[in-house]
Amino acid sequence: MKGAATQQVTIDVRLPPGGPLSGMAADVRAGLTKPFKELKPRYFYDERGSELFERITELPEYYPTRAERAILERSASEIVAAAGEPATLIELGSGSAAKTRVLLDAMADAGCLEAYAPVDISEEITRETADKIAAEYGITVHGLVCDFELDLESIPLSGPRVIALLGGTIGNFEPQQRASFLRRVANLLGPEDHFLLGTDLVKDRETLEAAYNDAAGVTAAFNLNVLAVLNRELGADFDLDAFEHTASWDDENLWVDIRLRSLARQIVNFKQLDLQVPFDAGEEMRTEISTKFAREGLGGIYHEAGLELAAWWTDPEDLFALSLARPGV
Ligand code: SAH
Ligand code: AVI
Repeated sequence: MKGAATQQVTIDVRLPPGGPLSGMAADVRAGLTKPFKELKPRYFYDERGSELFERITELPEYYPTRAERAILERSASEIVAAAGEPATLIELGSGSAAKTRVLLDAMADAGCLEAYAPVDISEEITRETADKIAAEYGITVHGLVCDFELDLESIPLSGPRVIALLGGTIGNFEPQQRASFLRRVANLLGPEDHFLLGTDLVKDRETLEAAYNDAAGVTAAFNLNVLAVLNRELGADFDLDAFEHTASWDDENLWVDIRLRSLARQIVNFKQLDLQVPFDAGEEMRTEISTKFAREGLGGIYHEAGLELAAWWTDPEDLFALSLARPGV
């Protein structure tokens, strides 16, 4: 244990009645009845999806996790100083918080660490993370199980705070969704608070496509798992062998476009939705985008959201960036 024995764990579950997947029926109906079919990436993260994501982070081709960890290892104490030695770290999409410990260590070393708030839609992983961090650091941990696009405002801890969104998760937002999310973050920040954001950077096609088409097929399994989630939750009858994973770099939109391609002409039935969805042979359905950024573009995105880029750190290979933003003037 690293801190004094003041640990206290509270978990608030703010999911709509029906749980994390309650909006799923409407989302899936809307997404699969459009001419170009799309699913929302949040449905990847059932228990198996969270496990598969953890395995992705260890793949040789998937550099973002290692690069972000390298930045934290090199610069965490500078980050903590630049953020004004915050008392509380609120982490959105915390997952297993594996890299977060580097930041918490730096806050503990600076003598400012009082509380940690993991915020994630996946209840099991949030409870596990909250218990482990409270035991390891002896601090107050206030976990929030919610959709961070809906319930940001209910985070109760006092400042000075740093709100973090690590791992490049912002890249999975569509541009409009990203803009409104960042505006809400800006409204949440008090004058002494900061926002710490992990963003993957634009780079060559080969590196990007390899990261999302690993040789071991873990990313393909992660992608296809969303079909298993739909089968279980909505009584669908997707045959996972009748779809294949694709991921390609879109150099106009600056995102990796992640899709599932139907290998045959087929009809998928959704028992619980009274819905039949036809797929042509070769038809692609988007399941995720993973946007990549450059410093200048991100500065503009912050500015439009009422935030100001205050500091920027990258790893030695310039693969990934952490940036610190504050409320704009
Ligand atoms: N921050 C970790 C995990 C990233 S994976 C890392 O850097 O490795 C993305 C995480 O965001 C998952 O744990 C997933 O459950 C969570 N997540 C995705 N969409 C969410 C939403 N709308 N609200 C809350 N959490 C969400
Ligand atoms: C969680 N997110 C940042 C990952 C990414 O890289 O966009 C999700 C992922 N999808 C496929 N591989 C990893």
